[in-house]
Amino acid sequence: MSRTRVTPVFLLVPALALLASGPALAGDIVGKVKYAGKAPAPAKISITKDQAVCGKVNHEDESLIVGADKGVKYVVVKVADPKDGRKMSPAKRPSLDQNGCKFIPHVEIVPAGQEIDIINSDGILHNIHSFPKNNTPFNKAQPKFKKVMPASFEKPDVVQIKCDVHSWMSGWIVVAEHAYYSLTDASGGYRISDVPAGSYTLETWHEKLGKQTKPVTVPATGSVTVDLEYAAKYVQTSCRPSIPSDEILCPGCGCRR
Ligand SMILES: [Cu+2]
Repeated sequence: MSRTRVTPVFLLVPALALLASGPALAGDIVGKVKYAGKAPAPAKISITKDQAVCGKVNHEDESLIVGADKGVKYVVVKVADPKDGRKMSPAKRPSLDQNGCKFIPHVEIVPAGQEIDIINSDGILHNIHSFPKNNTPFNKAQPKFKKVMPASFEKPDVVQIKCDVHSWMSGWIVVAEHAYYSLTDASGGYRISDVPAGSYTLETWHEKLGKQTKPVTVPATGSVTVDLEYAAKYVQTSCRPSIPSDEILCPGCGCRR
């Protein structure tokens, strides 16, 4: 006659507790985003207004910045298909500063629903104008006495920010749906931390170079390296109306999308 063996409960409980408190099965995605080819030097931007304030800093077009080793700055890298709903939690309240008639930072990632401070450090009139796809646009004057204006973006999006007073001012707010986003630094490097182990699609976005995807498998511990490369694109330095604006790269020439 067979007898079923029953594991005593006092043995099972510690085993389950060990499993629950064990190391999370998650890894990092790291890598570099590069530009294949010779990128143009960033164009100088002509300051045509409020020279005393706006001219105090150097103005170069930031829409395509390629480092010495071809790393591309300001590329947003994200996991397109996360397996959980973890939200991004910024270390401090995000801000977008207008300083020297530049948006600082030029590109920033903020979580959906997160309030941010739009700061006027210049003490002159700016007029912040958003160009969202999924959120409600706004177009607000920020007079010199108004140092801080709050704003928030409820839905995941890529939002261009312009100033209606200073036509050269341009920045981008990428509104994050979840925690698994990263922005490349000056060497094109990025890191997305603590991604649950598994297979995903990695997606990049750059304001001039567009989107790319690449499959990635995240290990249960450590990191996986995923490098990406953007093909060199035709770049012109002055606008020609005969070319549709969405087909050209146009650093510094003031083309609008
Ligand atoms: Cu302005």
